[in-house]
Amino acid sequence: MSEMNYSACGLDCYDACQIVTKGEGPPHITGVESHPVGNGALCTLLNKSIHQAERIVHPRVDGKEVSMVEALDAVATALKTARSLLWRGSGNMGVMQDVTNLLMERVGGSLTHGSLCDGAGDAGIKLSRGVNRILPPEQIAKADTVVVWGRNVTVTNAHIMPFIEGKKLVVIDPVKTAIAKKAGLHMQIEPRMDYYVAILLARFVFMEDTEDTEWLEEFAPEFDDFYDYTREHRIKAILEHIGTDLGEMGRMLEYLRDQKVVFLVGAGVQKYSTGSYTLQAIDALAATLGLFGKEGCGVHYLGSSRLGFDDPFAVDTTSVPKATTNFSYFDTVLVQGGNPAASMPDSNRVIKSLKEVQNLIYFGLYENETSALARIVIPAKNFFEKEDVRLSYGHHYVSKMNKLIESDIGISEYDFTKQLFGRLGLEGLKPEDEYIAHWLGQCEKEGEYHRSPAYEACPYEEGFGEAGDDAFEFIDDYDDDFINPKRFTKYRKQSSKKKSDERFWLLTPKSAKSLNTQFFRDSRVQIHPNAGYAEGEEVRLVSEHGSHTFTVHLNEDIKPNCVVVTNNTVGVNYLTPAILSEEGYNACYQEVKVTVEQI
Ligand SMILES: Nc1nc2c(c(=O)[nH]1)N[C@H]1C(S)=C(S)[C@@H](COP(=O)(O)OP(=O)(O)OC[C@H]3O[C@@H](n4cnc5c(=O)[nH]c(N)nc54)[C@H](O)[C@@H]3O)O[C@H]1N2
Ligand SMILES: Nc1nc2c(c(=O)[nH]1)N[C@H]1C(S)=C(S)[C@@H](COP(=O)(O)OP(=O)(O)OC[C@H]3O[C@@H](n4cnc5c(=O)[nH]c(N)nc54)[C@H](O)[C@@H]3O)O[C@H]1N2
Ligand code: SF4
Ligand SMILES: [Mo]
Repeated sequence: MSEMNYSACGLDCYDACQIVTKGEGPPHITGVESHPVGNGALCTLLNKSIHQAERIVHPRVDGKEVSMVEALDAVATALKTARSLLWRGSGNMGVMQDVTNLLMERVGGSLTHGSLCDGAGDAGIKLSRGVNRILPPEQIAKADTVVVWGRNVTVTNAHIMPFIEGKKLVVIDPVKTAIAKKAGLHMQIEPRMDYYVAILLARFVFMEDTEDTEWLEEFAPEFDDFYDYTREHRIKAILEHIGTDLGEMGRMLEYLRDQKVVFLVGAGVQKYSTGSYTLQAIDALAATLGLFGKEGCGVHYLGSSRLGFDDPFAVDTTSVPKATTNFSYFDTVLVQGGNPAASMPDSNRVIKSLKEVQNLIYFGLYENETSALARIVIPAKNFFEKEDVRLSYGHHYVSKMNKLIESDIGISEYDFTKQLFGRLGLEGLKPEDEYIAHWLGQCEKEGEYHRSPAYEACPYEEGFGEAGDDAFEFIDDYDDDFINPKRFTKYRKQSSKKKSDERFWLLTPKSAKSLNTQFFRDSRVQIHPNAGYAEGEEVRLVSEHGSHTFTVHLNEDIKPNCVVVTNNTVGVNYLTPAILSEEGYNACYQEVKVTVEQI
């Protein structure tokens, strides 16, 4: 292929950049400058996915290299067992990943529900607003104040930066992130306290009579009950709990009062059992200020990218929760585009359970903790090598992903499904281009770009719910039985004595060098220098779920009662709990405290 070719990045990221390539062989990739969100700059991860990452080349069965035909025969035999499961990760965000749902339905297998990612927050938003609509980035550009709330934008969402340029900026994060350093106000709060921050701010807004009464009367008539609910929260005790004071809350209110405000909320606030309440509380604060359905205002979270589409891969099967799947119940498990042995919480449990599966099939690009356990390994094609359609959870643009490279390696999800339909005597799979046309055909055109049918320039302008005629629902309950172990108040001086009595919050965000567990694996735990550990020292982190050894990296940007272990770090999920959020069936990676042991 020598002509210019357009496609989109398939990696799991807010930005869903459009790309263009020129030339033969591994293409030279650039961004598309005219794209309304991508603005032409691409991140280094994309290049890693094409130039650096070492692919699985040969299919394997029982440890032996075999031909693709033999490997697919083995998959067909495995799918004839009584109990099959498809566990799909988020390695590729193209919609054609889901074509394998059709196969699972036809063999009487199960799928998963819930999420490792944004499910708790999504559930909270749906309770408040009925549907989780994406706030278009151009509304962010019209804001006066942007509150970056538990999102590490410079790392995970770099293409949002031009939209927040020049705004009054507030960051709420236990870590002094790069964006926090640029902010007018950084609330370096205790982790897991965002619900309280939002509720107290709403309480103060009511106290100073700056709520948007006109909007509330029309769109959120139960605001009086919410006002009473906020008053059940004791100010002094909660301020201390959050790790803030009246002065800081007052400064925060200055950023919110009579301003066009956008809250850019990330996954960080909701990796807890209470994650849905947090988004409900942030939404309730936004409603109190009248921030929905107005230019330059709103809450931008990870949106439902498939909203508004008729999904040809929606199937009716039984399902099990993705974050706590009991793999050993199944005879055959097909892991597609994911690395559950490392990405799911509670690795001890997950690995034990995966080992008990008779036929573990790994369908992916790279060797990892999961491929190492699999009986059958099927190399996939990467997103440069197949046709697809890319939606985004950060904006409403839809891109056709075109095949840019011819490769002998691997098989696409569509061809995999087709081959198995053939082997199992199943009928009814349509041609690939029909599915792609079905997705694209539902989009609206905006100049040369496609956009999601759910797009609304100013979401919730008419009201809430699917049809836009419901009222906003305020949170009216907060059910939290996680016991906070006593906070330590004095930081230890450096000493050679073994110390293992302090318990730290585990923060486990994303890394700039990796896309989840792809491309680069870390081995470090980041700790504040005052915690008394030395750079390069090996320590064991211990939680009630498991333990693992990490190398200390000192970082004074981290709250001293927290440790940061990014999610590309080998072993991090030995520490995390196999529990689900109260709503949304989401993983709760940060519902845990750890002890640091010197070794
Ligand atoms: N480079 C890169 N980009 C990525 C990814 C990647 O792996 N690498 N992964 C992609 C995926 S799958 C996702 S879901 C998104 C997620 O991207 P983000 O939404 O940015 O989520 P995280 O990186 O998990 O964490 C964001 C921030 O939350 C903070 N935080 C932790 N706990 C709390 C808390 O209790 N309260 C508050 N207020 N803040 C807290 C962390 O310190 C961190 O700065 O990123 C996507 N983009
Ligand atoms: N401790 C901790 N754990 C976390 C998180 C955290 O913040 N902290 N974040 C969670 C979040 S938000 C997410 S989204 C999950 C992500 O977790 P996973 O969904 O498991 O994602 P990855 O680990 O990146 O694994 C993706 C795999 O997909 C394969 N792949 C890539 N492209 C394709 C393709 O086109 N076809 C096929 N068949 N395979 C492909 C690659 O081999 C790659 O190894 O991790 C979760 N785990
Ligand atoms: S990983 Fe994200 S920022 Fe990087 S090229 Fe892909 S979509 Fe763009
Ligand atoms: Mo994610």
